[in-house]
Parts: sequence; C-alpha cells; structure tokens
Amino acid sequence: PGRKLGHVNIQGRVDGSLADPHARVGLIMGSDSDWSVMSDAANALAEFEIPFEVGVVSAHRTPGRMLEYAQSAAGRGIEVIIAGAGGAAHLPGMVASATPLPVIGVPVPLARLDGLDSLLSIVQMPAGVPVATVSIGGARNAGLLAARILGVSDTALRDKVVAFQASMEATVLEKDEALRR
Ligand code: RP5
Repeated sequence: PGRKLGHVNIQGRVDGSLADPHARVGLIMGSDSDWSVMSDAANALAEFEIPFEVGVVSAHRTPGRMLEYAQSAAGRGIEVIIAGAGGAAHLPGMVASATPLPVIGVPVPLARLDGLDSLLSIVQMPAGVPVATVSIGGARNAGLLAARILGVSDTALRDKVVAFQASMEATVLEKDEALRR
C-alpha cells in the first residue's frame, strides 16, 4: 500500500527508483539535495492520493538517464512530470524536449542567487517547448497543478481539488473572523 503513494517516507533522501507501474506522476530532481524542497510536491500528491514515482535524474551528471526517462515516461503510463532543479536548471526543459507529456518545472533555490538563476533557467524556454514553471521553491504548487491537470479527465480527482479549494476558503474565512474576536 505504501508503494501506491510513492516513496514519501524516505525522509530526506530519494532512492532513485523510477519504474513504479502504478505511478501517474513522475517526480524527478537534479540532485538528492533538492529533496528538502521537492518533498513538498510529494506531500501534495500524497494528499490527493495520486500515485507517483520519485528519483534523481540529472541533466548534467546523468544525461543518458535523463533522456531515457523522458522518452519512456509516457509509454510507462506517466501522465505528468514534475521536474525540480537548481542553479543552471536545465532538467525541466530538457525533459520537456524529449516527452509529449506536460512538464511542471520547480526552480530550487540554492545558497547563491536565491533561486533567481534556477527560475530564469527554467522559465525562459524557446517557443515550441513549454514548461509550466512554478515559483521559486514552489514545489507544493507543482503537486497541486499536477492534481488539476489529472483532474481534467478524472472526475474523482477533480472533486478532491474542488473540496481542497473549499477547505482553503473556509480556513481563510475562519481566520478573518478570528481577527475580530
Ligand atoms: C542541480 O545542481 C541540482 O538540481 C541541484 O539543485 C544543484 C546542486 O546539486 P548538488 O551539488 O547539491 O548535488 O543540478
């Protein structure tokens, strides 16, 4: 059963396993050092009970693995890829170049330049190769966006997205009331 939700309890390390036959989302990152940020995406996917696989795929250090992953993902049943990287963050764009699947890019902030380098590396894609880029460190939104994309053709999942939005709104209204108490 744990497998169905992906490897969310790996606590700071990823195991590189990227062949989950149940996975609908591929969650990849350039380095295990990205996990502290990218685990937010894993947690969001787990909240929506979306099966996903997770692992390290580096555009620069493991280019063959990156190409193999991107080219095989759709055929293995993956429907959305979330790719996070920092610095010269070429992973999301290169993966998008080699798959027909929607790719969500997460700019991971590093110690220098505060993630602006990551953001610009991911967001400035040439026409023809789209990457849906979330904010710097915005891995949770990447998971939520994947849920919305899958919800287009999965009504049960869309219902969960609607319920999530309603609960978010209720929380804000409660806080608003608490302000005046
Ligand atoms: C990028 O280089 C990775 O995505 C990571 O954000 C950054 C640093 O990687 P490590 O040197 O910590 O492995 O490719």
